Amino acid sequence: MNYHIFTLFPEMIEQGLNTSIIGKAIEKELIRLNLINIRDYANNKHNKVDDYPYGGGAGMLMQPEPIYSAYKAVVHQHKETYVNKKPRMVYLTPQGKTFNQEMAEEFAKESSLMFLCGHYEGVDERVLEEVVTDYVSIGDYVLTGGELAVMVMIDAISRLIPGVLSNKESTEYESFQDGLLEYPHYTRPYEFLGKTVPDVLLSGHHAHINKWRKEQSLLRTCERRPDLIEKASLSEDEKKFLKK
Ligand code: 6GU
Repeated sequence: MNYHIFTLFPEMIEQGLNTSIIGKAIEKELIRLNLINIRDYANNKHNKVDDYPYGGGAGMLMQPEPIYSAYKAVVHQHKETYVNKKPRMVYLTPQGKTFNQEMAEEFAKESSLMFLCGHYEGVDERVLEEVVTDYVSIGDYVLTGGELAVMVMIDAISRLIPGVLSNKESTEYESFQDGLLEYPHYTRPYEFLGKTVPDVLLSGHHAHINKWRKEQSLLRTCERRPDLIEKASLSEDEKKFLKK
């Protein structure tokens, strides 16, 4: 996977993603980060990339030309990739569709993705119309810029790419795939602050353990995220269990 990220703060993203599991995936060349500093494409000697909004109002806007020049340069540098294919460009904005696991799975099928991180009060609409294919938000709150949001998206997408997670790490994910929250986990010691580990987990009886975990998932989802229960496709037995 090739990620092309257009930003005014490339060092923030570099720092954030070059560690842990994603850092290892970069080392293993399963994913590649191409960070493009929009300021390098400023068309004036002061490297200015923002200006006042027409019509007045608070704050500054990112001007269209530096973003468009940066975009054109990357498309040109990767012309083999984009000869028969329009680049998929995600603009990170609280006005976008809310990012979720299903969208992460969809994006993970691509071989390259572009991201545009906005800053200040926003970006001139004309360049957005020209280059953006997907408007994405990471939740209903306002961030100072798109950089943290792009890191969230890249983390969630990259862990779905084969080889990024070890076998052990990827099986952990399967329990969220059914749309329910995970059951509680326990490790040693057996007793902590007077609380012991549920006996079933020490029984060695795998059918019982699986049943208990499924029930715990159902109960926990009901309690903490009732909205997910409505969307999950539960079996008749599972529905009956929850009615009790
Ligand atoms: Cl993607 N960007 C910004 N600036 N704020 C956000 C967001 C994105 N998603 C939620 N809030």
